[in-house]
Amino acid sequence: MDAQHCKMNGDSFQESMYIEESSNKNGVISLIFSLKEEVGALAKVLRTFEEKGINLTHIESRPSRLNKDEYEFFINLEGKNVPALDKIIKSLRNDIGVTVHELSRTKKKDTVPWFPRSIQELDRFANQILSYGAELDADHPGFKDPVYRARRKEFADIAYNYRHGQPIPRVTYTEEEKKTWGTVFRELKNLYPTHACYEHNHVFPLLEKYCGFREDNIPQLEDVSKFLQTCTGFRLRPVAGLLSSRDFLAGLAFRVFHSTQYIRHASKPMYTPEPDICHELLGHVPLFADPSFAQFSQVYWFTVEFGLCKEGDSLKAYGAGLLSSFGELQYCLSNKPEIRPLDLEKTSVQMYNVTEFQPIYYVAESFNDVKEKLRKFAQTIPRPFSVRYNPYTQRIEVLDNA
Ligand code: NLE
Ligand code: FE
Repeated sequence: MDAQHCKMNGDSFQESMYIEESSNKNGVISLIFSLKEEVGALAKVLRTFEEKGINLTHIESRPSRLNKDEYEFFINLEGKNVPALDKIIKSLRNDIGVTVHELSRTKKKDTVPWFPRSIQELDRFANQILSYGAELDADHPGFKDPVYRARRKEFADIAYNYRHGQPIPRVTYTEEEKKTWGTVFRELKNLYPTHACYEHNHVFPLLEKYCGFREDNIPQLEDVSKFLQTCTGFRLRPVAGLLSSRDFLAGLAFRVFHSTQYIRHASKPMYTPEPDICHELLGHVPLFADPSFAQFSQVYWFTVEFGLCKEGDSLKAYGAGLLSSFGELQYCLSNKPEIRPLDLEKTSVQMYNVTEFQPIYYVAESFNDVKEKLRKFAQTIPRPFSVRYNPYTQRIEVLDNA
């Protein structure tokens, strides 16, 4: 989690080992394990690698912060011989009593899911899209429109080919696309003073001033990304369609927001179920420029996407899905939906439909209230080891407990 030190659950850490599957091209595998401080403990573990002819390329150690009599080790090894490695893990578990967990992107049983440890590793998500992208479902308004589909492919290709550190390619939007943007922009701008929260209304004029937010202009992701970096360190990166929640949230840990670049189909400007450039720029971006909001924007559906907050005696919208749909923005503050106080334990398991106006909204007392609730909630999530974000290196440190 963003800039926070998340602690694992103490008892599962006793002599445990974590494995990252060979997910990069050189076949390097990383292991983390902790051992009781006693003569020969590490040698015993290392010998098992030697016996199976597995080459270690990197080793680090640090005293464990959680268990004073333990050391933690981080090892990289060449992952060419996977069957041998499986045998080693087995023997470490059974003969030496080290608990082994595997970090894997393949949802294998008993594995810890792989996660990016550096901002560059987000490049691996580029072609892991769940839906949409260039392939539209039959119920999408653009499904039967070959011009729209071809255009979506162009956008998908930009995202597939994008790599961290490159400027986000600029797009020349068509007249029709600009018209759709113009409609959405105009309608929403009328509603914001009465329907959007204070923070959104505060940042919006700055986006008009510095990023080309105008009725007749679709702003460029690159310009907006640079602006956000100066406000809160958030940056944008183009994405071809919906990512899994895990990948999307992993991006946020680095303050990287995966952003679509295409626009909704011209036939339905008022509401679209999928994110598009209107949703990202008008819904998300203004709040990512707010430092307090930026600190809790790692929890999603009923807050960042569809959250309401109190402002004096009235309710306002801060969720991006509301702030980018002039249909739902009016509906959410009418007397039709059900309104409940925000409770993360409930919202984290609440089912929702992504294709229509929400029947229930959750209300936050304030952004600080959400932040506090999030911190408390995050502490209840069991973790097999501790991680910390280092903003200077933009890396997630798995071992550094100093
Ligand atoms: N329904 C929103 C809109 O029309 O802008 C998009 C929501 C994406 C989660
Ligand atoms: Fe969104």
